Amino acid sequence: MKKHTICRLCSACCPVEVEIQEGRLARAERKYALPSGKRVQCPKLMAASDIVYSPERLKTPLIKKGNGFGDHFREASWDEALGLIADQFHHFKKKHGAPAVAWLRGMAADWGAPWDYATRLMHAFGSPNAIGNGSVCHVAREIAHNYTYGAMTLPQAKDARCIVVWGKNDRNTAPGTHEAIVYAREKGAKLIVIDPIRTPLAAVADIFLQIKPAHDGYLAMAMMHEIIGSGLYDKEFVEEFTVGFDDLKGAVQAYAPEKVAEATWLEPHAIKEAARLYATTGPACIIDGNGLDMQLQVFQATRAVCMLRALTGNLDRQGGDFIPQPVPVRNIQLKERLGSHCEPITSQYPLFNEFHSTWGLHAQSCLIDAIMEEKPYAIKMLVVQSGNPAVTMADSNRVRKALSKLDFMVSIDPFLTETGRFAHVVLPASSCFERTQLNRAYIRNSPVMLQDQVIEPLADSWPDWKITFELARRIGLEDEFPWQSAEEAIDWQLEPTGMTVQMLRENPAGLRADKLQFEKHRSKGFATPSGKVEFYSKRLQDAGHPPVPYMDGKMGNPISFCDSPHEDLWVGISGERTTPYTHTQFFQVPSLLKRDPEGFIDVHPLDAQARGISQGDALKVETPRGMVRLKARISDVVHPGSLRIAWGWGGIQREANVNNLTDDDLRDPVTSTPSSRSFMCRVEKVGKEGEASGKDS
Ligand SMILES: Nc1nc2c(c(=O)[nH]1)N[C@H]1C(S)=C(S)[C@@H](COP(=O)(O)OP(=O)(O)OC[C@H]3O[C@@H](n4cnc5c(=O)[nH]c(N)nc54)[C@H](O)[C@@H]3O)O[C@H]1N2
Ligand SMILES: Nc1nc2c(c(=O)[nH]1)N[C@H]1C(S)=C(S)[C@@H](COP(=O)(O)OP(=O)(O)OC[C@H]3O[C@@H](n4cnc5c(=O)[nH]c(N)nc54)[C@H](O)[C@@H]3O)O[C@H]1N2
Ligand code: SF4
Ligand SMILES: [Mo]
Repeated sequence: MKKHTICRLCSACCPVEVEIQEGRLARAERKYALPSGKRVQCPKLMAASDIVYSPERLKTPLIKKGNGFGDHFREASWDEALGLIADQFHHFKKKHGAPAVAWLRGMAADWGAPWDYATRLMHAFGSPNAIGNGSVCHVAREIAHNYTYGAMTLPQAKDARCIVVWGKNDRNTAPGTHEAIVYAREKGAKLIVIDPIRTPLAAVADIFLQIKPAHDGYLAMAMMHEIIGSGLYDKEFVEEFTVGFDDLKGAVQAYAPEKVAEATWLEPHAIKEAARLYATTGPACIIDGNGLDMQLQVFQATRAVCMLRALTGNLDRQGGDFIPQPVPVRNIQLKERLGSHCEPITSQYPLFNEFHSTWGLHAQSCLIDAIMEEKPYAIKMLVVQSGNPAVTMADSNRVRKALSKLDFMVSIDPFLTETGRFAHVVLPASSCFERTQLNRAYIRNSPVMLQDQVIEPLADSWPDWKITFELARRIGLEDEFPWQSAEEAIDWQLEPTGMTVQMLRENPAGLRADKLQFEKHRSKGFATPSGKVEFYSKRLQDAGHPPVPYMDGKMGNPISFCDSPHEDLWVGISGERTTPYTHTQFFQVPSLLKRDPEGFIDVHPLDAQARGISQGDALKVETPRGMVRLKARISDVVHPGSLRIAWGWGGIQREANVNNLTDDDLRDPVTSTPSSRSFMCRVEKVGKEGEASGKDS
């Protein structure tokens, strides 16, 4: 039997068709959206049944025997485990006040309904501290789009004549978008790739700008310098639909390509060519990605990139960057329940806390501050749902200390992870194929598609919605969580749209809330205070941030540890997302491990030769925060002077965790983002081929 759903094994959220045999998931296949072209395979999806039926899946709740980090758990019933957790909620509320309890969400359960439920539970309980990890993911970019033109755009690569891929590697992270790029290329679209790594797409681009990590904002300013200086901007659009053009024009004066080139590792003529190609080949879209995130200037740099779209009149054009048409679902987060005096632990980042009605709080690093330094107050109890922060948050050594310091911790996860080992109770979550939910990717823009349950929950695992609802009721929130099924809750949330779960099931290709429409600004303006694209933002000015990006005319080095007294520093880059894995996930699946058995440190051949480093040598990389040991891979995809360090392996091998190296002290002033992507580091050869450390736990 075939069934339709959304895959949520990673955040690409691909629509898939699943083959069910005797109640079991046999195989799954991505639906292909284009008229023709080459399809990209996803190894994770191909291994979906190995993931879902992995013998390492948790089958029952676990309660720790004694205290401390480790694997010493006993099996427990849901009744006992939820009873214990609910008692702890009440205990900490009584002793320290409800805000002393926090809920931390990683990305895996999705940012649609599961995030709404967790946030609703916390708000109804009286704590503002439901915290997501968006400060290191795309939410940090989303606020920059939002402050520029009111929403995060969706690039229309399929119909573009010029595509700029800016810090994105869709081939590995979002196959549908990669297919659209390849399709447009076959129809003659030009391609510009901006990346410190020569990715396979960069290798075939018309222009490849191998930028110095974290320096994207200066490049965007230099491109605008060229576009404005040469009169290549869309004068009608700028005149009618933007504010602050003269301020922007003034700000870009300090960033002539000749001035910016050296600091960004680029050639002035290449910057100019890229700017001219983009500005003169419309419609053009910019696919911005996680290469801009996890950087100290994520907000201003992304805002500068966003301005390129407006300057060239590519906003909300077919083949340009589409302003989404969100689906008007009910906001169920109950934020109104919190008194105005109820300050969240992220209160240092008010713009990021408030910019969106349902994103909620994402200044993730503040959680560690609150546990370690009790600032602005102490967090004593933490629920971690669908995340592995012990590995994925910046400065892992500090995070591990913080998790050990908690009085009580819960992990909700299909597997026992590094983070789970810090927990007192571990609740077995069902996989994405075992539950029905409203997926955020499909409510932020029409059409809506349902992530539908296609198999029964494995063993005694529960879907996230059920865990949250039952826990809420144990805490005494029966009125707020009256729903007995996912369908009931979703129908309630969908009510303002006139859609129901049943209707979505009958229309697996999706239902539109309204008619597809481009150039909506002509009738409605943009969702900013001025109704226009804000090159100059008064809101930012009032909040004490630069109203125009980089208007101070300065050029710094926004990479952590750049002021280290050591000589011989290298630029470290947190590495590639390889296709078999999602962050720290799926390393327990033999078929995927076989495909990609090891993580490496990529060293440029010139650097390798100069240092006597050979393929397979054991390298030790160090920063003031810690060290990583992995084998060398000699590769000219990296720029000389930089190292790319494999991402994700820290979940099974502590010495392989890039976040041992990253810093959480310096942060973007608007989004709190640390530079988890780039850092200055030292490298040392510590052994010949084959001597790097093996797996530990
Ligand atoms: N240095 C560095 N740091 C990074 C990154 C980087 O590239 N470099 N990437 C950053 C980014 S973009 C992100 S999004 C974060 C990711 O950070 P995390 O969200 O912490 O990453 P994962 O390792 O994917 O952890 C997800 C966990 O959820 C579990 N899980 C899977 N499905 C479900 C489910 O349906 N329900 C529940 N309850 N649990 C589930 C998985 O088993 C896994 O343990 O890491 C960030 N940190
Ligand atoms: N297979 C797989 N797919 C995934 C995930 C996964 O872990 N594995 N994670 C999911 C998640 S949560 C996310 S957020 C997305 C992210 O997906 P993407 O946005 O594609 O992010 P990355 O692949 O981490 O990085 C994109 C590119 O940015 C480049 N880059 C690094 N530093 C810089 C820089 O300073 N400037 C510029 N311009 N580029 C830079 C990298 O070399 C890389 O080629 O992927 C999702 N999909
Ligand atoms: S890229 Fe693969 S794992 Fe990610 S959602 Fe799509 S099919 Fe699933
Ligand atoms: Mo992410």
